[in-house]
Amino acid sequence: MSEEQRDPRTPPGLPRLALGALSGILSGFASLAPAELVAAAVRPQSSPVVAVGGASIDQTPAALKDWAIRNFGTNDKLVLQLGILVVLALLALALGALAVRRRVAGAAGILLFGVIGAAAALTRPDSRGFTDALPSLAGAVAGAGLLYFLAGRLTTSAVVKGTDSHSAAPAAWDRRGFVIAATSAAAASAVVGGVGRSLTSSRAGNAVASREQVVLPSPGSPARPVPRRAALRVDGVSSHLTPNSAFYRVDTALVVPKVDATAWQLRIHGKGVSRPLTLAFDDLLRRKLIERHITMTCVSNEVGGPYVGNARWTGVRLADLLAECGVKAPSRGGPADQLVARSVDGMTIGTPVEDIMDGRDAMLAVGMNGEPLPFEHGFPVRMLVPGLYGYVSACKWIQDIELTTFDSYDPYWVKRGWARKAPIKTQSRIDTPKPFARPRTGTVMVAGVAWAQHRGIDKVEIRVDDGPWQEAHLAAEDTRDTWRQWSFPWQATKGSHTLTVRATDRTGSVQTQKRARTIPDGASGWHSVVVTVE
Ligand SMILES: Nc1nc2c(c(=O)[nH]1)N[C@H]1C(S)=C(S)[C@@H](COP(=O)(O)O)O[C@H]1N2
Ligand SMILES: [Mo]
Repeated sequence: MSEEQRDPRTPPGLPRLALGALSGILSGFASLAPAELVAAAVRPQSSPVVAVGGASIDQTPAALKDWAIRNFGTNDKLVLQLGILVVLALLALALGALAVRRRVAGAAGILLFGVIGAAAALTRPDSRGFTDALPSLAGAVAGAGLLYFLAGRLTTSAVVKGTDSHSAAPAAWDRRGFVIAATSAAAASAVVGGVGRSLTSSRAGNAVASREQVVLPSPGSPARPVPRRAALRVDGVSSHLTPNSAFYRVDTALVVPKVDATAWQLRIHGKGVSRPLTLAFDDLLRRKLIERHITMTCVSNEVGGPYVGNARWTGVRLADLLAECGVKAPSRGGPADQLVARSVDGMTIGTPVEDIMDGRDAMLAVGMNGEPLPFEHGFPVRMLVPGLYGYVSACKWIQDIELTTFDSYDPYWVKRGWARKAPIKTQSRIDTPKPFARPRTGTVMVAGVAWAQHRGIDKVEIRVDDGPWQEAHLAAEDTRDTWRQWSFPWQATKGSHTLTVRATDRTGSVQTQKRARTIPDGASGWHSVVVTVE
């Protein structure tokens, strides 16, 4: 060891590496902050974390995505963003340690991440062109500059050859310079990042204001009131109409699109569209509105799962709009059999034109349970088609409708292995008692919901252990497009019991026992709950 290296002002090997790693983290942090600021000016979706997150959602294999939806539910996106931040932090640590020896390589590494972020932003389906690259690039330049500078403080000026070592070693380090630069970079990043975030939320202000100004006209064709006996008085059963705040949410949007309704437009065009149409939000509100109760279901819903909800939707009949544009159903000689809806966030959803035009209440919805659509559920306008899983029918934040064919275009989920067509499978769920509940002997109310949208539910049966199927009491039917509550007063005897439910739809087919995974066209099988009666 040389005298120089034992200089008390020189951090020895390990602490120097640690300081390098710290510099790496700080530089990573210092690149995200300006990136957030620039993204606030460009648009929130161009932020590197959101762009890389979006790209990884799109690249994630269907099975893994399905697993994430199952295990993290609506938190899947939060988990993904945290995951990205952890990976970035680890890489920044490594680059910082590298920069102690090789400043240029370390700084170049940060620049490389900027390029990756920019590439992700540019290749997003909703990219608006080169400005989307700016946040990542600005961030990378700031971060790389900081790392280069900080690493320089650790290996300051006088680099001498160690007398007995093979490599260059630092003589002294600029502790003061390092501490000052590091603390001011941390403080500046916090401020800049905070300003970026608050700019983003104030920009969403226009959209929020436009939503607050919406006055939904009363529907020309109101929903038939829910029959009084459609709602059972049983504790623990899903309420017939699901409040907006409790409605499930499934989408790929890392940042909920905040669309300004006053600037929104929808274009209808494509094969067999003799009169293409561009509509503004007010144009939709001026048309005759229908109001319907429709139960939505996600194809990722497991047997017994939570991704199903029923709401009162207000909107414009899609079949009427299409007819005005000259569109004919394939069975009437129309050349387009697939309608592809595109959202502002680049989602594509393909629906059979035949289903939309067969008389069911497919709509462009503007209202949910009497309110303008919540942002999470597609404000200002989304599509809905009773009887089809959401991924083939329910495009949120819709902005474009193209008539095409199944042969010539595969939308987002179909490219990822899901079926082109996906009518909702007949399903039933036990809401109460909950799995592993410990009810007392005597009468235990078993209750839940069953759905077979657009076919309707005809019968629900319950089986206790391996006993016979017994018919449950069915609540009154609201519509064929909504779920139906059911209940069964069970004379519970002591011990562990398995309760199983199955439904029969109005075409007479009994819910299949055959277990199927959610991919490619929806889960099947019977829902069972095990309870211990005390
Ligand atoms: N723009 C957009 N629309 C979308 C999706 C999406 O990821 N992006 N997901 C679809 C899926 S898979 C379902 S099940 C429904 C869910 O609608 P909800 O979140 O309002 O319940 O929205 C559909 N519409
Ligand atoms: Mo879905």
